[in-house]
Amino acid sequence: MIDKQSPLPIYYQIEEDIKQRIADDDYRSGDMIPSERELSETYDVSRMTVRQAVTNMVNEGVLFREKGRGTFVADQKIEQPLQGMTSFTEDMRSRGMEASSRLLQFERVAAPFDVLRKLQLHEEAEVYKIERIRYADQRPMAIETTFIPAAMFPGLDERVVQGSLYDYIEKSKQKRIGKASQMIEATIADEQQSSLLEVPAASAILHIERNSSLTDGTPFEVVKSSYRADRYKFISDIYRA
Ligand code: 16G
Repeated sequence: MIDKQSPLPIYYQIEEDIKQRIADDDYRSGDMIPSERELSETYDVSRMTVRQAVTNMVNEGVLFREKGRGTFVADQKIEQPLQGMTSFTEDMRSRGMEASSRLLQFERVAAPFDVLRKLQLHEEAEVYKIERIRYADQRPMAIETTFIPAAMFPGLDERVVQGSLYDYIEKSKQKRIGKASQMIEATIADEQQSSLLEVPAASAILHIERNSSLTDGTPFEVVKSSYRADRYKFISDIYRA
């Protein structure tokens, strides 16, 4: 548990131990963790050391304090690998969560200029504009605005996009999704976003744009999405050339 001979600082070892307990589901989100006094007895260290560990974890967003009540385990962020082109539905399913959507807008519109260009469409081309709030276990994760060429998916309707768009493209339309380029940048939630995502005003948001194409190179979607930065972190493995 705690190795006092180790060169690793004790507060750091406590943090690692508590994080491991969260990962093992010994502590679940919303659970109250033991008090500083109890922790200092458990780890046989001073309360100051415990406080430093807990404060670091509060600052990291792993724990949160409630005045007069105690310290609790926060909802852990989803670690989304940047490799692999998956759908929201697949991402949630692979974590044992249920994906759902609330459709805010489904319209056939003239493509905005940047979308027109990215989808390589001719000037009068129309696109479906689909705006959805994406939920994991009924909790809002992201707002997605998707543009797809109307001519490519003539039968698309609102019912389809209540479920998985990628499922529809691959299973019903038998098209092969190939690759995407993706851009991520930090933004701040505007009023509408904070209300739809159920976060405080001006919360941090990860804005992602994905431009995707089929295996034959035909672009099929432009997706602009706003992810809750308190629920998501993106991870990738990198290799030195
Ligand atoms: C992911 C994709 C999105 C895609 C959607 C399809 C990002 C960052 N991610 O959310 O581009 O349209 O999956 O999900 O843009 P679905 O098959 O569940 O509808």
